[in-house]
Amino acid sequence: MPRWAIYTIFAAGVLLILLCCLCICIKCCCKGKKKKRQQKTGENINLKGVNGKTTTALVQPDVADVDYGSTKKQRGRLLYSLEYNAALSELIVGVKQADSLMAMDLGGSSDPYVKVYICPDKPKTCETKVFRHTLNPVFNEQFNFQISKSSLLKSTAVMKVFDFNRFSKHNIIGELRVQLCNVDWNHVIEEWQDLAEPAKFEEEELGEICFSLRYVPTAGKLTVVILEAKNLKSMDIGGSSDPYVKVQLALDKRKWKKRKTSIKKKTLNPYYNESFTFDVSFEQIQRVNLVVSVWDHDAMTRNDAMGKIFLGCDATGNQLRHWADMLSNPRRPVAQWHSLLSAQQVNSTLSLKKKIPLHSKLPF
Ligand SMILES: [Ca+2]
Ligand SMILES: [Ca+2]
Repeated sequence: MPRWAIYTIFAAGVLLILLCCLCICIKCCCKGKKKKRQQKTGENINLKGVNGKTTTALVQPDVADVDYGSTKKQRGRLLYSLEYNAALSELIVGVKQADSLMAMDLGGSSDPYVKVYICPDKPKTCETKVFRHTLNPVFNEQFNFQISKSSLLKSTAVMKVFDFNRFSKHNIIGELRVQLCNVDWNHVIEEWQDLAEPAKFEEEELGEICFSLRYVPTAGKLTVVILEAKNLKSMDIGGSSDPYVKVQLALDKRKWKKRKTSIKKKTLNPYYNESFTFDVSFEQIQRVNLVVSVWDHDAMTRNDAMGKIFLGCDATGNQLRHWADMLSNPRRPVAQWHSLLSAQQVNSTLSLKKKIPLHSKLPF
């Protein structure tokens, strides 16, 4: 082969490689810009919600425009009721039924339940039962909130419809926000309203925890396996935490027994797989609450609570469901993910009394 031919082939090869590199570079640049632009619009919307006095209702159309263009997602609607008993300072929120909910699961259905709380005080969060495989659940549940007339007029009732999933995060289908100053309290309100896109700024995300429960009635053994947690809050400078999990039992609402996992350093997604077995007789299990809390370990200062959850006879919603699943499947471990709540919120709902004096020889 003549020398010039070899040179030509070599030059053509180099040119081809250069062209490829150029193509890849251009593609990467475009992607980066697109991402940045998307992030920017997201930030704008969030800032508007946090800083300005703009209400959720005003923010929503923007979000819908950005995400879905002209075809706004239909989330379904909810029938609710509101009633205020001034003599008892009691607000009664009724969650009646939902209709044409958005399908969140692969089979074209959802497993809806509703969380109800009052903003901005948020003394407690209530949950309805979960209805499996339906887009038209009939809840017929009502929840009472202690609230004075003056704070009632400054508050908002929030109803959030979620899709339950046993092994993954529960997805929000949509929400309603009713400003209570606009309500005519001379009548019981009962009305249908279309669910809106959830407001992302208000709720503090504390992360989720997965654990399994197993109860053996004949042996009187309750086993809690703390499996893992994810999306925990960062508590330390540097954007991380050193989480460990406390497992506590209460009997008749009194602190009873507790255990701890090991500390996982510098992570917001710790994996534990640590098992704790407690002696709990069949007679006691009906009166027990299990409190699971996540803490950030600090060498120099006090450890901080990062989130909490409780299950048992006084629990509601998803937590009660997990507990009931454990009791109805004796000897079988039942695992489930739970969204963590603030320690303050759980403490006010559960309000445990001081420790039971132990006269047994249990190692706690
Ligand atoms: Ca589901
Ligand atoms: Ca720490």
